[in-house]
Amino acid sequence: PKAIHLKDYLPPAFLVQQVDLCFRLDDHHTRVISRLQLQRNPARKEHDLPLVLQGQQLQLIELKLDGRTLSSSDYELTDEQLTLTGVPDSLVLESEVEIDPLSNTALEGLYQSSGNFCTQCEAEGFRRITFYPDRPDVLARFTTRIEADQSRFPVLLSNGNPIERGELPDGHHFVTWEDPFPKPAYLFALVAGQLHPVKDTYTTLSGRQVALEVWVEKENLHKCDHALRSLKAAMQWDEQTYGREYDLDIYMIVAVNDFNMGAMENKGLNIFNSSCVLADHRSETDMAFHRVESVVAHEYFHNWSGNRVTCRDWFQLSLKEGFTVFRDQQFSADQHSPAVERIQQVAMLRTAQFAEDAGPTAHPVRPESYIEINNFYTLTVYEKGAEVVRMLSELVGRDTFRKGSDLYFERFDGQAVTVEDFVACMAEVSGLDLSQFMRWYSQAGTPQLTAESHYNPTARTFTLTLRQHTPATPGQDLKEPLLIPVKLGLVGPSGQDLPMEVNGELWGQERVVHLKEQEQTWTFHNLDAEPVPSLLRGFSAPVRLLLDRSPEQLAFLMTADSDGFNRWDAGQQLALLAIRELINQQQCGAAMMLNPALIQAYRQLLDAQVTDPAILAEMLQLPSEAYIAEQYDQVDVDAIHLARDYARKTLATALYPAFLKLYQQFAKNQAWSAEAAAVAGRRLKNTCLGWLVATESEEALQLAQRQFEQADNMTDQLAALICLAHAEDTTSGDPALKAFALQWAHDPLVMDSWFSAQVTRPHPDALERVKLLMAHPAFSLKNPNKVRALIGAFVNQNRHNFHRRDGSGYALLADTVIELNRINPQIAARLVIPLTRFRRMDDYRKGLMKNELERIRAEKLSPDLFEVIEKSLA
Ligand code: BAL
Ligand code: ZN
Repeated sequence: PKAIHLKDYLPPAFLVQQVDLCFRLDDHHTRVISRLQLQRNPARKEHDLPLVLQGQQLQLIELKLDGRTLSSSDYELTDEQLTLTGVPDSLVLESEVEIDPLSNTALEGLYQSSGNFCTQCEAEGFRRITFYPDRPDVLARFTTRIEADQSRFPVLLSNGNPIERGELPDGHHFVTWEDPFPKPAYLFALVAGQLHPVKDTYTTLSGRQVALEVWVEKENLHKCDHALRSLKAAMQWDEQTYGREYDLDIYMIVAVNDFNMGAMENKGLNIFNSSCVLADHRSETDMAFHRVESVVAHEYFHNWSGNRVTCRDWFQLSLKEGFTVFRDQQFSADQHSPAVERIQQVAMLRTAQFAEDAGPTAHPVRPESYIEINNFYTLTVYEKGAEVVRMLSELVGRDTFRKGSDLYFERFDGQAVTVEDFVACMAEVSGLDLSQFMRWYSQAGTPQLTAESHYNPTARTFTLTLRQHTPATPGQDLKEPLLIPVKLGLVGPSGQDLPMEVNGELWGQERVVHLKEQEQTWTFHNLDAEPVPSLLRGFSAPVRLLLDRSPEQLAFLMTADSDGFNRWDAGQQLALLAIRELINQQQCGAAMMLNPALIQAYRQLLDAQVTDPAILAEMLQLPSEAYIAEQYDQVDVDAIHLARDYARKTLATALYPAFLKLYQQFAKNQAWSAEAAAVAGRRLKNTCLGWLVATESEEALQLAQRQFEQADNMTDQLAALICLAHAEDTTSGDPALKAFALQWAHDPLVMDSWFSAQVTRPHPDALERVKLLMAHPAFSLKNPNKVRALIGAFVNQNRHNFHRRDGSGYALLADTVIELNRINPQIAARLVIPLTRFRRMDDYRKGLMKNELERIRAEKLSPDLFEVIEKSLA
């Protein structure tokens, strides 16, 4: 497979005015008849360029040019494309192809899920449906006629509005859809099957009524209310916050069980992984409710940031994804607690995205080349991309950012554009020079921000020096300084933010400083006592902050910092410090001894009046093993696991009565409610339950067992199940696991949680459990959710068991990836990632991991897996 480069971009040779499609649906022999009205692109008219259409796994039945049937000597056909030379400037090309949706296990193009037809065309799935210039800068109007057996496929959906329907011979029927908005092919969608709608309406700001429909299998009809509520909230929020109104008369969401991504923003017809749309409190957790709300909002927001204004090419993916993630994060912050939202985003970014940025597949937010674009739907493009947009918004200010986004949507409506176009709008409305800022899009790697400070009591000055350095990443050795916005404050001894004075200028109590050089120093005047700096408030830039702070300073900031995010982070850094000490002690063969400062800080948290249970629950989470590992160039997985476990048990034992009191306070006769306070209460209660069970006390296990049996909602039931299944006595969870499987055998989404709960057990038999469960009738390698819930959860969340020294974790992953390479290349390429991160492991494990990668490399690989494996072994 060959790499494609951003620098080679050329506009398309031909544009498409109109596409008329007709699908004759059949399990193995679907016919797709297409009529394309094409015209040479004036931008490239000077050349007599051939017409090149992409097409994969299509059996060509007939091809006509301006009504004339072509023979095979009139065109060139390969596995990838159809080329016609010497065609007129304006032409009509008609084709008929046959495809095999039932054998399509890659879940790209047209396929079947639970007996229903559905599509996934982003990024390049449309070429598996028909011959087409399958690139995002070709926008066309579509009509879609769907013909199918009426009894098996009573519901026939596509983009836009239905304009005709009727009966056909032999029990068939048809519906024709028309989408009035020109769109790239990646936004095409088709659904056919036995589905049922839950309907609602929304009246837009200008008074237009929009029909809202969520289509699901019959047994899921009771799980749609939350998605509809979330959709209406998102529609209203986008009107109020961005001035964006919905544009079609109908907005449909379809839930499917087999889906590679979370969801897809097809124009007017979103297709969702059922895990991101279905929610009922008896079977889904609060976390799932949150996911549904944010994914529904995300896909809705794409209607403007992605659909009305789309990407010129796939290198610009973050133009729509980074911006839309930022928009969905703003939405969630407005719906819930901004501090809690930010904490959860950063916790994820700092572990998973930072690890990506430090690994062999590191790439800039806007990559410069790719072999398989599916490999670039990454945390870097999405989450770091959102951080880049967040920084822009901070730099220009929220009101100006809105002006910039208005300008962007107006200027580029109906066009396919670039990251430069977006940033230029922000520069234009703010008057700022954002040329240095563009490096955030082109430089890979996480910048390190080192801070040093000095207080001079005689001069009453405090100097702060910030230094930046971005480590080399594959293919990018030299890095230029970035423009890093650092939001900061100085906290005085009494816990107040001190007024800041720099060079005679009064800054107030909080300021965003712009670090542009490799190193910059600021001197603050008129300070009577040494302040504690609070840096990077709200995580104002996606950087690694390196700053020596004492346990006392961190404990102080944990309660005194006026920034909620930084209070939480001070707690994380304090815990990290203590766990690192334990790791050191193990590595020197000393007995482990937990730093009393951490116990004291936890005691303070637990003894204080609970004012915000949601924040307290976050404060009571120890840093994950993944985040701890991120702090090391050489990772000792076993020491990390033991140290964290020791810290957990020590804290739990020392503070047992306080955890118990808090648990009881929030467990009191509370019937389920969706209210924020109830959600926060459950999170705090279940956090406390986890701490209690960590002590292995009989009482705690009984509490968990009782909660499991009495729970009226999945949040409480699953939390208790996990406590029991992860308890030190490997059998304590067995009765609950058995009961749970019996209760929920009918619900595939709940069974995903059942799989995950078992394979994330810390016990040494976790790997054997994975193997056992792979043979369970509810498991299937063909279903991406199952693969993620079972193998994904094991390799990503059970680190010390995945990295077993006997190499069996690596072998299991390699075996699975080899099999998945044939079934679903996209999922295979994603699943293999933990194996590619061998560089930070000890030499022995490194060798084992590389051997498994070599074993995979010896297979006939899909482009997806080929790219990842080659990069990791380079
Ligand atoms: N565009 C792919 C799915 C999503 O990010 O919305
Ligand atoms: Zn998206």
